[in-house]
Amino acid sequence: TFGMEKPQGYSVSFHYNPHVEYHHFGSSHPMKPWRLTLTKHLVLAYGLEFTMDLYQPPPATFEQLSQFHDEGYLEFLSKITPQNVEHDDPSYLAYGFGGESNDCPVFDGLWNYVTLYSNASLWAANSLTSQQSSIAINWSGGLHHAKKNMASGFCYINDIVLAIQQLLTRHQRVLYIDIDVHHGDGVEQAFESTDRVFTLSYHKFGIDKNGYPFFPGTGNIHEMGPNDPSSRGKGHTLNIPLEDGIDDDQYKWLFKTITGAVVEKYQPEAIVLQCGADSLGGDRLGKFNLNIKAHGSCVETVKSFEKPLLLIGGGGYTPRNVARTWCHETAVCVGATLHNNLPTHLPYIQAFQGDENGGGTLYPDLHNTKRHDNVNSAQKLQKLVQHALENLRYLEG
Ligand code: V1P
Ligand code: CA
Ligand code: ZN
Repeated sequence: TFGMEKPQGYSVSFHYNPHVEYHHFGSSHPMKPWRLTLTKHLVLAYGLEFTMDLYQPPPATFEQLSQFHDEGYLEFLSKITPQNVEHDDPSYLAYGFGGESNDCPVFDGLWNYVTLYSNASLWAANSLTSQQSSIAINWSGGLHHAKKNMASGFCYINDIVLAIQQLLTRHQRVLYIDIDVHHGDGVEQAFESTDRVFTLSYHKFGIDKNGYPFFPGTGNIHEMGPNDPSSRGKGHTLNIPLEDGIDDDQYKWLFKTITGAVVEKYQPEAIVLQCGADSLGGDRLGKFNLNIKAHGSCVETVKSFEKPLLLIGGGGYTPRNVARTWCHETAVCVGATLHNNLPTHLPYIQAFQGDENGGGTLYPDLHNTKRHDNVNSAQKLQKLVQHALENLRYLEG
């Protein structure tokens, strides 16, 4: 139950600084902060702002970020600009910048961008630990690949790790769940040696026809944390590797079965749910076939556990569908049902017209819009659940 010391009922808080929107990774880069502009306008057009406490967090300080990140890395990140970048500087590559794919470009206002999304997660976590809210939301965060001294996969600062550290000041056990199509490797690694955080990630895992692993290439079912049997973190990691094209019913069943078993066994005192929207059908980078309501059913499932809940964003590369999903999930949190027809006064409504099916609506049919064949057989998924439940036996000590 919520708020034992300060009974005040159930409340949802929304943590967002719109200045994140003004940042650009570069024209051909799939990460578009613009998706957050669309999300904000949808949330406002449906009137959801009247059902939540709204906060506009200022940028995080260097010191706040140094709770997880190395100071050398933060010094570098805080000083680098497109004007002063030296591409042959060894620390530039060592810190995860550049490289052939240029996943983590140096762009104008980079430090401002990372400190804004990070503090929104910290404020959200704080509103839970101070019992101001039952559910706290930051759609601008969820950057799960960042390491303590390295940027990776569009992520520079790991706001999730920082937020979990904040939750650990009050809660003994925190469960981290990650439904982004990519493996939540940065969060997993940060807490691999503690039993106070359990990390659970659902993701695509496998090698494509050209022999390249799906990013970041980790997260097989057998990866369960440190091999060292004396490590406290042993068994507090669970990875659910999936194949292309998983559909709504399979994902919902898998999520409910496995997440339910983890909650039952681990008994977390708080939950963090990373809601990366690149697991939707039609995503520019993702390979799954989920519809918005199936993605949102994960939020419903987690909400039903009635623990302090931090909801954060993550990936999502078809901006109109990212906005639809996060608006729907905001509504799930406050218990609202939204009309399928988009409000006519919605700014940028033209951004929601370009769909194969269901332009102008909140819930278009996304199933197989990019035609990824479903290669997840019922048999394979059964086996996966069996493996997952076996892995949970390590929690019995
Ligand atoms: O696959 C890679 C590179 C190739 N190197 C060996 C690694 N990078 C991916 C990164 C995906 C990051 C996902 C982030 C998140 O989990 C959280 C925010 O969603 C990549 C891909 C791809 N298709 O996987 N980078 C790019 N595409 C890319 C494309 C255009 C411009 C820059 C990067
Ligand atoms: Ca994931
Ligand atoms: Zn992702």
